[in-house]
Amino acid sequence: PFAPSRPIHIVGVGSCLGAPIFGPASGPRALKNLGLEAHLRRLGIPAHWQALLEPSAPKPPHSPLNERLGTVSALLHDLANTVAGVCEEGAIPLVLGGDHAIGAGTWRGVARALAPRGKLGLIWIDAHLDAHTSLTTHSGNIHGMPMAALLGVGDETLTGLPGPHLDPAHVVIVGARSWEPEELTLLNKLGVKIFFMPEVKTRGLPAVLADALRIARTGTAGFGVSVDLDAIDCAKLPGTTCLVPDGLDPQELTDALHSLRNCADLAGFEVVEYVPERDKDGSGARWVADFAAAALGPTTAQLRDREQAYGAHNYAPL
Ligand code: B3U
Ligand code: MN
Ligand code: MN
Repeated sequence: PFAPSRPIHIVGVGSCLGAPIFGPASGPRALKNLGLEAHLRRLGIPAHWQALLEPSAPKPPHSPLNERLGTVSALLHDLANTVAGVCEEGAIPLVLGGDHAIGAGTWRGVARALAPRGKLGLIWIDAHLDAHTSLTTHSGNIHGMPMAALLGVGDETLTGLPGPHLDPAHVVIVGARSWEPEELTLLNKLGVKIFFMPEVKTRGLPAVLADALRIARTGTAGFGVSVDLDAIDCAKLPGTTCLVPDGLDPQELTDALHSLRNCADLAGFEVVEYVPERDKDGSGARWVADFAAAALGPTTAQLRDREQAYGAHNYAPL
């Protein structure tokens, strides 16, 4: 009696190849074991675990950069192919990291699937700009590079995947408050719009997000949202790789992204840098589950139809 929701295919990527610690490698498995899929299904979201990808040969943090780049490159090819397949089936990929280096694969896969219809827009919610290359990085951490790579700048191991690079005119960063000068120089040169944290605080997240959605959605065939958990204030969400103060409020972010469920052009969703052993009370995992449900839940029209058919909180089993 009602329009079907688009299926959500969850792709976990258990990698810490881009991070300075092992922690994010166990993020997706922890979210799986905690019942993320069942949580989404109870809320009427047709989600299922599609894959849990892992590096072919794990490299410890601080092993030589060229070795980590080589291994991450193979993983990104695999991820981009998996994600492109999900999109081509008409489903929405929900990609769970792992560290943010995986973003360099996720969005090339989505862009490839979308290419026959047009460009991909991208909203990158992050404390950082992630716009280093292997030549400018101070830390040597690959999770500081995926934004540059998506724009076609950086090491061939990250930029050389099949599928189009992103058009900087449709890429926007929200929540930035920690970066190095080389990153800002590159993004300014390319014309990527950045909403820094002070602007988010003065104007409010809903107003900034409305601007971000216009940039990512106008003139594109679809858009994605990539959420690095360090965008959130580290006092409110310590279960992540890099702890950065003065960030977003988790509840405000969930409320603001609730409207994504009504965007028929949402092409993919990514949440990265969850570190289970730092999430002592489990509140980080609960936030990820509630946040994903808010963004990917049934549309307002579908909820109304379901409520008429089944009563307010009794949805048909999926
Ligand atoms: N810009 C720094 C810090 C950083 C970037 N991304 C994260 N941290 N998570 C770097 O390492 O490149
Ligand atoms: Mn990031
Ligand atoms: Mn970050």
